[in-house]
Amino acid sequence: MKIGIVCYPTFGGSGVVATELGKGLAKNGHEVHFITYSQPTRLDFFNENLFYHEVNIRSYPLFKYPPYELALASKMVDVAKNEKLDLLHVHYAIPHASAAVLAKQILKTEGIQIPVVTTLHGTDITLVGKDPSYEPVVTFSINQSDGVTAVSEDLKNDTYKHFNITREIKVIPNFIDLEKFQRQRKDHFKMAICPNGEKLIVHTSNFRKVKRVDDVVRIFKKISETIPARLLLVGDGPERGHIEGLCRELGIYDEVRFLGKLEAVEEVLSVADLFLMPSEKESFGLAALEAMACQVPVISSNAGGIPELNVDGVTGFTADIGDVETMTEKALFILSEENLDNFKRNALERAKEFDIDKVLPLYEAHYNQVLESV
Ligand code: GMT
Repeated sequence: MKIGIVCYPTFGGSGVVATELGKGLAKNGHEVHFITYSQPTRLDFFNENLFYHEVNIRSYPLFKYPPYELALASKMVDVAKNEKLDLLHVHYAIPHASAAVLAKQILKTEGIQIPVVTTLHGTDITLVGKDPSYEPVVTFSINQSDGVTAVSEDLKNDTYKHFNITREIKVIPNFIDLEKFQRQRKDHFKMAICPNGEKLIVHTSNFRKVKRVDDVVRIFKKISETIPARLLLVGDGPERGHIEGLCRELGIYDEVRFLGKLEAVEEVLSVADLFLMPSEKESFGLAALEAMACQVPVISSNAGGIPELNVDGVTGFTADIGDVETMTEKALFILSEENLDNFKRNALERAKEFDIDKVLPLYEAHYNQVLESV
């Protein structure tokens, strides 16, 4: 197949899923054309089946907001026509789905039929999409897509709840490349951070309010009052300054390291003992899956689709959003010498269920189904 993939080319989960999917499809012999405003972060290797097309955004003094969606739709028309694409797969509804629907309509006037598959990732539905300023367009573009997937049952149900959707939504979960995400020997790194055998706790996110990084810091403070521990915070975003201030206020700044945006997050996860994800909303929790693949148990909230990944009492624990007390208590339970190895093993076993080799064929089957139905 010749597939056009549209996504945000950044560190965010939807961009990572889209890029890894494209790379996997290319390895399976499909021709994959990425259409984005810059080179996707993880599109870092050469493959004869991978192509990249940059969206050119023409600015003009009249435009207070340059019309990205129109430039994207025009690029999709151009690539679909010239590369003879079979299908467009857009990740994150806003504005990719509506741009794809527009491109599809333009191509139809030229006698070219191109089906659109839209994958819903989370905040495009739960935070941004249902806002009245976008809702009618999101509903329309989901209903006009030829195939729609969501990354968890919870996200699928939320979409039906908040939008008037007439299409079937297929659940295809996030996936993991177990060759990249595996526990590596990084003893020197662990020794440098935890010289006295402290337990190492990790959180990775985009530091937005929805991630509740405050809770991460408060849980860590309570853990470190009972056992020696260190906290590594990976990623960056709007809450970073506030979180640094909170660490100082709580007197734990010296036990916390801010690592910023990292490409090789698996190296940090390789030395971690526990991963924290206390999010307010989370459609799936790709960062937790990456941790589990590196044998790191997870303490999370029970928000959104996280319980579909983190099995309570097996791969870690889930608790109500904001329940710092329970999360701390369960974290200490996992970190005890008699429990830690079991949880680590279970985390890896669960991660294997989301192996890219198992999930990628679900997308291929969905593409075939869509192509047969148009
Ligand atoms: O987590 C974020 O804020 C980034 C966001 C994105 O779209 O890039 O992630 C969403 O998509 C990921 C991949 O499908 C999911 O694993 C994340 O759970 C989801 N984030 C939220 O729902 C908050």
